[in-house]
Amino acid sequence: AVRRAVCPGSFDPVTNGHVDIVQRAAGLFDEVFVAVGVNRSKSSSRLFTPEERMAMLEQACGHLDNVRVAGFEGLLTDFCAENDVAAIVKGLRAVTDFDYELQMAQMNASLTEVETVFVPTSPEYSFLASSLVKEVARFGGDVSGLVPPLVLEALTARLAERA
Ligand code: COD
Repeated sequence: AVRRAVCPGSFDPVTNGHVDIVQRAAGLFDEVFVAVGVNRSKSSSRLFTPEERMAMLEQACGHLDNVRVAGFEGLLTDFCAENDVAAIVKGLRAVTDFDYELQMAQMNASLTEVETVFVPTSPEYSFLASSLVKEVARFGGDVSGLVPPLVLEALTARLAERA
């Protein structure tokens, strides 16, 4: 049987830390979905639309031929059931991630039988978060080693529009 996993997130925008986790998940599973959670009530706090975030992911993960980008609204466990996904793959940075991720893993397991697999962040990305990348870029800091080149371009353009 095909073993399918999902790497879910907001990906506003995708960082090199995300790409590292997706790449490692792609080595562990036959097929991997990268699923962008669409939360309409949070759309005003996002820098990029779901479509923009998905397009950036398509390019950032284009070298991985068993990876597909998708969007989902509502519960992640519903996405898993609809797409025959056996495992949710999450990257863990620090203990602060662990508390929240463990709670979500246990909630998701109580809703369906989906497993959550935690992959430890690579040390070079352990401090990386989309929110910090946006903040540093907004104040003119160099984030070129932290996001794929096309994301850097989109980020620079979007922040200039908003400034
Ligand atoms: N290194 C390693 N991993 C990383 C790094 C890094 N530098 N940065 C991020 N990650 C990983 C983390 O595992 C994280 O979970 C994932 O990438 C995505 O990160 P974000 O910040 O883009 O996404 P989040 O945390 O905002 O995504 C939250 C979800 C969309 C997954 C969550 O809210 C969800 O499942 N929503 C759907 C509604 C639902 O089912 N709710 C009930 C949940 S119990």
